[in-house]
Amino acid sequence: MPEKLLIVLLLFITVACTAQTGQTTLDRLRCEYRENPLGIDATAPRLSWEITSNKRNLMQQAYQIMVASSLADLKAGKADLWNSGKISSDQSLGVVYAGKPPGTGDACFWKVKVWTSDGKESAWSTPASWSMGLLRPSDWQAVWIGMDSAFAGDRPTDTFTRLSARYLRKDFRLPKKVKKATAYISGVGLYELYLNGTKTGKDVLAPGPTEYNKRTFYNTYDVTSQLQQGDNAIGAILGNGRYFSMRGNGSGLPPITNFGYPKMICQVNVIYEDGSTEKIVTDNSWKVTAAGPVGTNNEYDGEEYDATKEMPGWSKPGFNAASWLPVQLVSRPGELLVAQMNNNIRVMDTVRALHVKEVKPGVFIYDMGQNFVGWVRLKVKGPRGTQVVLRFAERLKDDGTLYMANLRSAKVTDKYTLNGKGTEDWEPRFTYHGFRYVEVTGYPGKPDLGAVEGRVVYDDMATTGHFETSNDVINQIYKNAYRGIRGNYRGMPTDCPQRDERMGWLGDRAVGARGESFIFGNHLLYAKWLQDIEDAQTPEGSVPDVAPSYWRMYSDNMTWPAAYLIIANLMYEQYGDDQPIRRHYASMKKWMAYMKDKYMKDDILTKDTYGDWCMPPESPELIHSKDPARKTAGDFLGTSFYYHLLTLMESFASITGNTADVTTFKNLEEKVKTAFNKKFLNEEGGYYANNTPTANIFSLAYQLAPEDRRKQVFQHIADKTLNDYKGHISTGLVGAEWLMRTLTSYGRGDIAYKLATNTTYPSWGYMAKEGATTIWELWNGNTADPAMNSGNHVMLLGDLVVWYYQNLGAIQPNPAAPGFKNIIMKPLVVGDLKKVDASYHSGYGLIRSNWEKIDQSFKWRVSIPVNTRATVYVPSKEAKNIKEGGKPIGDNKDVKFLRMEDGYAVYEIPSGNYDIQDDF
Ligand code: RAM
Repeated sequence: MPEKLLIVLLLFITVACTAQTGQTTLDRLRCEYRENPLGIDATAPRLSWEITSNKRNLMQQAYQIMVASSLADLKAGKADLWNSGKISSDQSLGVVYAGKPPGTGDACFWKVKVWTSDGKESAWSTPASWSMGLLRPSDWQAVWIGMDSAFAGDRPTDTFTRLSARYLRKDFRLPKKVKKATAYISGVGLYELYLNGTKTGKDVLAPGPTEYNKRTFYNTYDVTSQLQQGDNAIGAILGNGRYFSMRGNGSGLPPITNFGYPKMICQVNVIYEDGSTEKIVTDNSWKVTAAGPVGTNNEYDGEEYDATKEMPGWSKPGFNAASWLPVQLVSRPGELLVAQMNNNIRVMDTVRALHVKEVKPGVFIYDMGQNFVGWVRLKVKGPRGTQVVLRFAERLKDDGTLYMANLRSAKVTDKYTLNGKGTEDWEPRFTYHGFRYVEVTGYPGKPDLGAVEGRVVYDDMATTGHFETSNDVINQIYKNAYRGIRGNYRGMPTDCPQRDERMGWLGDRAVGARGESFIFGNHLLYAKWLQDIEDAQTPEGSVPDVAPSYWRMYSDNMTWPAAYLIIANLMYEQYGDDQPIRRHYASMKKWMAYMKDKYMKDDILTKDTYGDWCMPPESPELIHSKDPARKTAGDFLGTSFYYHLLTLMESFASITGNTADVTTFKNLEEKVKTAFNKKFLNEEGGYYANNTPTANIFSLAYQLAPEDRRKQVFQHIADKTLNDYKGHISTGLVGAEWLMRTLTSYGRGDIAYKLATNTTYPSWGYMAKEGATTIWELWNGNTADPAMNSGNHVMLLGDLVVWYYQNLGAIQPNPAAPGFKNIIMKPLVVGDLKKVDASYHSGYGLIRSNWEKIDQSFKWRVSIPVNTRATVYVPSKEAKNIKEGGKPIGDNKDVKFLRMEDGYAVYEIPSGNYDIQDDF
C-alpha cells in the first residue's frame, strides 16, 4: 500500500475511533497499584484506571469490569472470572475485585469501560492482566536449600564479617515444548536467578528486606522465553544483603541481627503446549559452591570479584559441577513466605563522570558530579590477575584524596581481579555505596573518563512530580532533595546510604514521606514498610525506632514510631488507600495503649528519646546542641505527639467502623489537651514550654493551643525566628515537620520563603552553596564532627517538599475526598517569586499548576484530571478582573464562585484545562 494511502487510512480510523469514544480514553490500568503484576497474593485485588479526555467537566458515572482467565476469551467478550455489570459509581481507584476467587498461579486478564457525565459510554480499555502467586503453603513443592556453615575463606564471626557469594545449580530436562513457565523465587539476603546462562529479570538487590524471622518475600517472573525443550539448567547466586549480618561483635555499633547463612527457595511451574505440567524445584538434588568469582559481599564494606574464578557455563546445561557440594535442606527463614507487592530495586539511571584526576601516582579520583547511590560499572583491559580497587566517598580532602572519616567503619571497597580476556566490564551485585567520588587504584595504565560509569539504583517507582520555580536556590534544593530521596530507597526508606548504618529509622520519615510522595510514586514501598513496622512490634506493643529491626532499638520513643500512624494516614490522603489503616488499626491501637500504660502520668506522656534531633547547634563542630534554650523538652514532644496521634486514631476508628473507639480516643484527647495546656502553656507570656519555635509550632500544628491564644503563640515563632535566629531555621527534624506549613497558614509565608531561599547558615540553601548535591544530616554538615555526619540524609527536609507542592505549587489533596479526588489549589504568591511550574501525577491523572506573575497580572494554567474536582484559590483583591480563557471567569458555566477569603477568590472547578488570569 502506498505510504500516503496508509496515512489517510490511519487518520480515518483514528477519527472514527475518537468519534465513537467521544475523545475519552481509558489508560494506565493498575492492579494492586501495579502495572500487570505477576504473582500477587491478594485474592481480592484492587483495580484502578485513569480516564483522560479533552473535554471539561467530566466525571465517571458508572463502570463495567470484565475479567477472564484467557486473553482470547476477554477479547471475545467472555468473562469467566468476573463481569461486574454496569455499576453506578464514580470510583476509579482501588475497586475491589469481586469475581470468582482466582487460584494459585492463575492468570487474569481484564478490561474496563466507563460511562461519563456527558452521557457517553467509552470504548473498552486495552486489556491488562495480573497473575496470582503461590497462595497456599502446600503450593510450594520446593524447599529451602543452602549451606548452614562457612566455606573456606569465609570469616563469619569476625567484626568485619566476610562471606563469599554462594552459587547453586541444577540441570533438568523438559521433554516437551514449553507453553508457559513461571518462576517463584526467594533468596535471602539477596539472589540473582539464572536460566540457561541468562539472568532473569532486571531487578537488583532482590528481594525486598523484611523482618526475616517473621516474613520473607518471594518474587515471580515469567521465564517462558528462557527455557527450551530438552536440556536446561537453573542457577542462582546468593548474596548476604541484610540477612547475614554486615558486622559481628565488637564493632561498637548496636548489634545487627544475624539471621543466618544465605538460603533460597525456588519453584518453576512449567506448562507444556499439550497442557501437561511440571515443576522444577529446589530440593536436595541441587549443588552449591562458594568458589565462584563473587567473593565477599557486604553492604557496608563492598564486594570482591575475581574474574579468574569465573565458571563459564555454570548456569547452562551440562556444566561439570563435580567439585560442588550437595546442598543442605535448611530451615525456612520465618513463618511467612509471601508475595512481594512493592517493586524491587533496579538500575534507574546512569551517571557519567565529570572529570578524573591522578592525585598521586596510580591514584585516580573520579568526580561523578553528584552524590548518588549505587555503584560504578568498571571497564578495564589488562593482564590476568591484575586487581583494580575502587573506593567511594562523598567528599574529598584538601589534597584531593577521598574523605572517609564520616563513613565510620564502612570500608566501601570493591575489588575486581581481571581475567585478562579482552575488555572486561564489571559491576557488583550485592553491595551499594553512597558517593560522589570514586578512587581507582591498581588500574592497568591510565583509566579514561569512561572507565567508570555511575549506576544509580533505587526502588523501581515512577517519578510522579515535577517542580520548578523562578528561584534558583529553590530549584537547586529541590534537585538535591530529589537525589537524596531516591538514594535512600533500598526496599525500605533508609536514613543514609554510605556509612555503617543505612537503617530504616522511623522518625526520619514521619513527615518526609509526604513530601516524597509528590515526587515519587512511593505508595507500595511505604505500604510495605508499615508491614515491616508491624512485624517488628513486640508482643507487649512496643514499636521500634528502626524497622525492619536490624538494629534492635526499642527505646519506647514517641516521636519516631509516630511514623507508623502518620504514614498510614498519608497513604489514605495521598493515594486514597485505606488498607494500611485497616490492616494496622489493631497494632496501632495496641501501641498507643502500651505507651499510655507505661509512660502516661497525669495525662502527660513523659517519654522521649531524641528531642528535636539535629537542630542547628551553637558552634560549628558540634553534632548536637548543648544549649538548653534551644532544646524542646521531651515530655512536651511526647505529649503533643501523643495528642496528635489520638486525633489520627479517632479518624482511623471511624474509617474502620470501630465506633466505640471514637469516643474513647476523643475523651482521652480532651484530657491530654487539658493537661498539656496546664503544664506547658505560659499563661503570662502566651508561649509553650521554653518558647522554642518547635514547641510553639506543635501547639499550633496539632491544634492544642486554645483558639484565643493561637495568634499570640504564633507571634513568638515569627519573632524568635526573625530576631533570635536572624531569619534562619532553628529546628531539628522534629520541629521541621510542621515549620513551613505553620508559618504559611498563619499568614507568614514570607518567613517560610525566607527560610526556603536563605543561603547562609543554617539553611538548605547553605548546604547547596557549600557544594551539596543532596541534603545533609546536619545543618553544619561541612564543619561538624564526622562521627555522625552523613552527606545524604533526608530528615532535615522536614515539610519543605510538602510546602513546595502544596503551597508554592498549589497541589494539595483534600483529606475529605482523599487520593486527590478533590484537589485544593491555593498558591502562595510570595516574595520575589515570579513563576512556579508544578505537576503531580495522581491516581486520577496529571494535576498541573503553572503560575506566573508579570507586573500587575497573575497567570495560572491549571489541569484537573477527569473524575476529580478542585477548589481553586485565585489570588485576588476582588474577583471582578479574573478571566478564564480570555473571558470573564463568571461567563464560564463550569466554574462556580464560592467566596472571597483572605485575599483569594475561591472557585470550584471540575476537570479540564484552565487558563486563569487576574489583572490587579
Ligand atoms: C542517627 C541518624 C538517624 C536518626 C537517628 C536517631 O542514626 O541521624 O537519621 O533517626 O540517629
